[in-house]
Amino acid sequence: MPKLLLSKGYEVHGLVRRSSTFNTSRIDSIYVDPHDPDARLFLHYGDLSDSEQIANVMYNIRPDEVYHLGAQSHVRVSFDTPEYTGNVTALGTTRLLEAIRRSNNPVKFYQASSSEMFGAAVPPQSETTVFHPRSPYACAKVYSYWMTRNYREGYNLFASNGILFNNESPRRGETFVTRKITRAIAHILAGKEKFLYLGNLDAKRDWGFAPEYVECMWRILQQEKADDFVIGTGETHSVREFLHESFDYVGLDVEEHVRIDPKYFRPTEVEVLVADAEKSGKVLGWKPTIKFADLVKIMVDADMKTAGLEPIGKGDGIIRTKFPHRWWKCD
Ligand code: G4F
Repeated sequence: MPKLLLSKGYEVHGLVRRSSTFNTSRIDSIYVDPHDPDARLFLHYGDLSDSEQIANVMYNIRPDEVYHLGAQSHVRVSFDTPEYTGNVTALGTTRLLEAIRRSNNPVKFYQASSSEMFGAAVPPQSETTVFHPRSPYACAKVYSYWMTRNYREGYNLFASNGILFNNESPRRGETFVTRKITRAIAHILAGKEKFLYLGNLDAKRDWGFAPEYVECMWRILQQEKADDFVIGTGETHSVREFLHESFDYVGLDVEEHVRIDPKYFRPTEVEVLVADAEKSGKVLGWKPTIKFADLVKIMVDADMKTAGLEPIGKGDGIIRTKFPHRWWKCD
């Protein structure tokens, strides 16, 4: 998101949690020393559990747009830390909305709602599908979704929900299943590990390419009226399919290298997610172009490059010129 906003000429302010080790590696490529007169990205210490600091930052910066993407966002981990997840992922949204309401500034607010909120609801899922959350994380997101609508209806805030289905890229955290698989492939090929341990391979997800989704989030805040939008590709694939597609791409054998570890199963699973994103297509003029097979290639190639290996797709021409973001390029 910061990269897209910078490319559109915005000054960008981000909140970072204090940590004794560096935790900003994913924005290293766009970070500029704040002393540099051309710097337009600024980071502030803060935490979604700290309403005082959120209010301070809101007061000092007076933003035009707030993109609320912060959360304890790992579904499996939310079963181990339900209270913390509720505090950060649910109440963090209220803290932000309250800070905006009290600031009396005309701030536009984007809430990163999630397809996890649909949970057990029959697919395809659209803006009118009734939520049936299946994890503490999903329950927290449903709360945040409704708080966003409540502040819109009660206080006339420009507050919109983007209900994003799984969106992936080489920047995906290493413990989410797509990246876990592509990174393991690179490590196996580099001789650093032999086995990849996974949980439920039958769950199906609507996987898209994150940089395309970021553009859509921005468009949601450029509308005349606040509203809610489902964002996804409309295609679904199982974890097993992702596994085979990516292993086949590099010529590795799934049977030889993949093992099932029950610790990765969830007490309640979301079986099938498929977006019905017709409204986004019509209102936002948004249509994803990177589909499953290309996504797999992009992620595998990027992890191979990180591991010091020659990417398979080098020079094959896929996707390289379609987007303003070029950081996933392998060559
Ligand atoms: O990659 P996942 O952990 O993503 P999940 O649970 O769908 O959630 C992600 O997408 C949501 C949008 O719908 C976001 F809101 C959320 O914050 C997050 O970004 O798991 C995908 C599927 C699950 O069914 C899981 O059970 O993969 C299955 N899986 C199988 N083995 C595994 C593993 N997931 C993980 N993380 N690790 C495994 O070893």
